[in-house]
Amino acid sequence: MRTQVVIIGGGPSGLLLSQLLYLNGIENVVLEKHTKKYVLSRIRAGVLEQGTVNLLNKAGLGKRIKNEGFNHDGIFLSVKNHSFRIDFKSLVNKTVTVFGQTEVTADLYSVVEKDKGRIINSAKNVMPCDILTNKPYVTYEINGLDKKITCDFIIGCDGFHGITRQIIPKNKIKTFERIYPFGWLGILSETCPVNDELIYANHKTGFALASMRNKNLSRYYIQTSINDKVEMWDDDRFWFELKKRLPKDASERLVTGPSIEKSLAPLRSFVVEPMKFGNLFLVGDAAHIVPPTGAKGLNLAFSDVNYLYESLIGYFKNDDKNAIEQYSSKALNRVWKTIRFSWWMTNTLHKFPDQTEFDQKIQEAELDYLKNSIDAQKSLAENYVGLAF
Ligand code: FAS
Ligand code: PHB
Repeated sequence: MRTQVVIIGGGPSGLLLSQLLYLNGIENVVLEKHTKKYVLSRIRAGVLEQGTVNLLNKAGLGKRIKNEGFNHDGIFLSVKNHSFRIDFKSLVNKTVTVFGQTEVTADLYSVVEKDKGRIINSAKNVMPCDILTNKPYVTYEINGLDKKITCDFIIGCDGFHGITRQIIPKNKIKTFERIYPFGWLGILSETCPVNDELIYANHKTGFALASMRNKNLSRYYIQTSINDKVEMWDDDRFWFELKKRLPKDASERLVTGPSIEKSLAPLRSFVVEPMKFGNLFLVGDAAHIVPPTGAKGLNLAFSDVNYLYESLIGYFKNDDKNAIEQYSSKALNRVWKTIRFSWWMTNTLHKFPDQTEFDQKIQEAELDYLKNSIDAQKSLAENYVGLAF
């Protein structure tokens, strides 16, 4: 089989890139190792930047986000159980949209699957080959049969644990990493959200976040020890800790209920440079990871998709053979600014195990400065709503 672009990974970045290329007449195939059901079972991001919404509109996915997404004009930050608001609308005249990643991925599947055969689920042992030649190809196995697809380019949209970054020789890439000494325990509960907008709470016992999916589905997170396991946290313990950390007024009105999903995620910052090696391109979590504190992971994956889609249009449609050489530096420029912001939010809001009282006072001073400085709030707002693509 032959196509122009093979995309490895049928998560949000792979599916969005596939649809954008397809709509511009660029042939492509997506190879996803799991079933569609498995991919859609993962509960992840919840906040979309305006740039992300615009790109999804371009891919023909704006309707449900417009009808079912929630426009948020701001967020609340909380320190010592008292909160203050960062008003994005008045500060930078932009907003964010609360709409779950699972729903985005489901919508992407619905459009990609209309073009029969473009996505191949349950593709096993996917292997990019000859990426340094002008005839790269990908092998994989489906229903026990060995398959091969020749192409012009291979795109690694296969996430942090995927195959594509791993096949690049270690001496040809540089990785940068910071692993945070704590995790996030997240739950979904069929309860009304404690607040209309998100609350990020710094507390001396640890971070907490109040988010939501809709008016009857709340999403909450608390910082836990890096050694904790989900089974160590029954619902009562989770709600007790969340109430302790949220601002007083929110704790008093918190509606609790049984968790319908509970998961623990480690936190890291990670970047690989460059994001192109021969005719292999890395996109999204295959190239970088941010702690979810800044609500950036999914949005950053989509900004990579934007840069790569523009580069491939340049190459295939405008005969600009150099366009693809600019992808890595363009994407990394925005990646590092987003890595910085997510690192800063994480450092400001979490309690580090080796943190001293001095460190806690510095965090409280940082948040007090934010509370009283419009310029500091503008900087946070500009980053949170998403830097320009
Ligand atoms: P993904 O990891 O989503 O998709 C990669 C796909 O490739 C998967 O479907 C995988 O099955 C497939 N794949 C892997 N190896 C393969 C192979 N060898 N062959 C074929 N297919 C292969 N971001 C936020 O903005 N906010 C959050 O709150 C948030 N919470 C998160 C919680 C968790 C537990 C995790 C893991 C991530 C979270 N993220 C969050 C980040 C997350 O949303 C990612 O940024 C986003 O899924 C990135 O999308 P992709 O790059 O498409 O990678
Ligand atoms: C979520 O709703 O899952 C969410 C929101 C904001 C974050 C992280 C997660 O920063």
